[in-house]
Amino acid sequence: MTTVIKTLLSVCLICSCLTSQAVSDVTFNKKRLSPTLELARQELTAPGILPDITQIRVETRSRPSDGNDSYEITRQDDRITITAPTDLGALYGAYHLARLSASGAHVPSHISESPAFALRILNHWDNLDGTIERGYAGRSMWKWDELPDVMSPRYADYARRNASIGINATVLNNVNASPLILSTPYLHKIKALADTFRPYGIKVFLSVNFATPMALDSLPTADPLDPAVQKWWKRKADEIYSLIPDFGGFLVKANSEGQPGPMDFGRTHAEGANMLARALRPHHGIVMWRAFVYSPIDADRAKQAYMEFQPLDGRFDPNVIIQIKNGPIDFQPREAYSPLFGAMPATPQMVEFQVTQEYLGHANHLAFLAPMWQEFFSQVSPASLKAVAGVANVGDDPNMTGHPLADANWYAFGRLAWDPTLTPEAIAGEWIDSRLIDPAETPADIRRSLIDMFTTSRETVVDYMMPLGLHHIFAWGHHYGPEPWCDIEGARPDWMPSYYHRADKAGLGFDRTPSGSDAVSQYPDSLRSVYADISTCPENLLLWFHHVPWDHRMQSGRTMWQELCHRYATGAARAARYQHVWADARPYVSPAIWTDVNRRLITQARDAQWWKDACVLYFSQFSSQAPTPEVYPIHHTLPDLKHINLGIDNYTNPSPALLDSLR
Ligand code: GCV
Repeated sequence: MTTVIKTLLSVCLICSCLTSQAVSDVTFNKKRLSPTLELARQELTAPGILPDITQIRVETRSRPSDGNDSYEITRQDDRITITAPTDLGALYGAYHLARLSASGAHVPSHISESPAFALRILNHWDNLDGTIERGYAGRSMWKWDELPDVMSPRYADYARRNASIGINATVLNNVNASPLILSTPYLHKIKALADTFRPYGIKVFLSVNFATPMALDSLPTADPLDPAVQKWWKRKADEIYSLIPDFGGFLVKANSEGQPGPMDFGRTHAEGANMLARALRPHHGIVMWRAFVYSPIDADRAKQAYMEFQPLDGRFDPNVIIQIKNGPIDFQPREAYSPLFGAMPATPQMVEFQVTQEYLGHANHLAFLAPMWQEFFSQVSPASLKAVAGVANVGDDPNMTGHPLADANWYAFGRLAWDPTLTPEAIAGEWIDSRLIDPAETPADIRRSLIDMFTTSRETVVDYMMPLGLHHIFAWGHHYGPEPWCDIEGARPDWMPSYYHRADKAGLGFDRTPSGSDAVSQYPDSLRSVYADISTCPENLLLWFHHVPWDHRMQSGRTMWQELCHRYATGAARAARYQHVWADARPYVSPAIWTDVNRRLITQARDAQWWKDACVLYFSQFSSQAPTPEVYPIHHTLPDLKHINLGIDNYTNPSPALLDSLR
């Protein structure tokens, strides 16, 4: 397989040597192939797949009651059998073989797979005007003005890419939802997408605006206890299901960041969610109700979701799932897990990860996120969750993800949603082998260095942005560069970096112990005591839970100030080293991808310097200590950095004045 062929990765998952023969004999126990089995047949007869296999037999029982996506693959010499209870299971089996084939891996004698979560769903934050909130890969894939008459072939590509990694559902629109999405013309557009996605086993869901009855049909209220409102939603659900019989349901952001919700009418989240759930229930639809809220109670931001939702445990209808971000603040490079997980035993819960890199360098930085999600699953048992959602990093860029290596995050999300026990190394290896290099032609040490670059990259970003549990010291609005000094008059205090870092002459970090905000008390007892004690709190969360004196002695023997400098210096140095790893990989990667990634790695290394310089210089004003020698060279001065406001727009389109100030 040549590296050039792998440039086609966005359109071709099975990119084995095009000159190879297809498997000659692919048979099915069914006489008539469903659209899903037809897709499986296409995968299994693709040129070059499984060169040493001559026969593949697909046995499906299609008992809908089996209702699962499992499959078994058995191999005897050069013959393979895929057995599955459903056609979709067989398709997943075909994708499994395609993955093994694309990475040149051997097909073992027996494979048995069954997903850990029944619902593995992407959340798009796509707006109806074609923009994407926190999207860095172009504009929305959904061409609303063309749909349903014009169906881009990319819709099927998108479905295939999802299905090939086990994703089985998608929320098409932003949680900051336009009421228009539920208008009849839009429902016809959505039906066209759902029809395209169906053979791939992808169910469609929509984000809904809680006040839609008022906005679309001028009802005087959206009060969930008002019979006219209830009737409106029932009718709307009936209309949706008449067009899309397997429609999945609704995702709702209510009473958060200006979105309407039941609390506007004096009702609870449970009353709001249940009203929608009852409209969907006759059709087997579900409601995913987000716990990302800003409680009106004046409490530590990290405590608010728990305070608002935990008392509602047991009050939600069975077809409501509470969708909770992995951490209690907002997708920071590192957060403690949200204490709401496990705190509502009578309520189904699901986790929301962010695949798009809002807080991790957008599409400019390499941050392979499997380690972050794995860290979450090491704290929150997958068995306690009903589903996994990921905020998509997909747009209409030619490669769909902007940064060519960000495709690995989409891939990792799907693979972990299927099997949360997979290691980041294994996932990185799969992706690199099947979509970046030809492992047979790439020296083992180069392949190993690439895997290391991937698996260390998230920690590298943590180190140069927010080590030791620091969080939310991003520049205002775009969340790209550092702005620990940011102070916007009149803005919410809990959107200000100083609210989180609390730097003063005594130390750094947010005291969430019982003598501070006491957020530690929201965790189970065993963890509460660990987090509350500065001597047992994990150092990677130290400044999350404690206001730590500058001269506090760390495990390394350094003081906290020295350790902070060390982390910033190490992170920036590691980001710079990735360019060498990439340079060594050059002969084994397609030239177009190599050049694109190289450019982004240069940007990342430069940004890491900006982060290091900004944070070390800013915090040194409070520590009253000079940066340690390893932080040098320091390339910028604090006044310059403050003047620049390190925004992505400034950065990608620097003004002459900005360039001057950096010289
Ligand atoms: C969709 C953060 C992001 C917002 C996002 C919000 C949410 O605040 O910055 O862009 O809005 O989270 O998850 O609802």
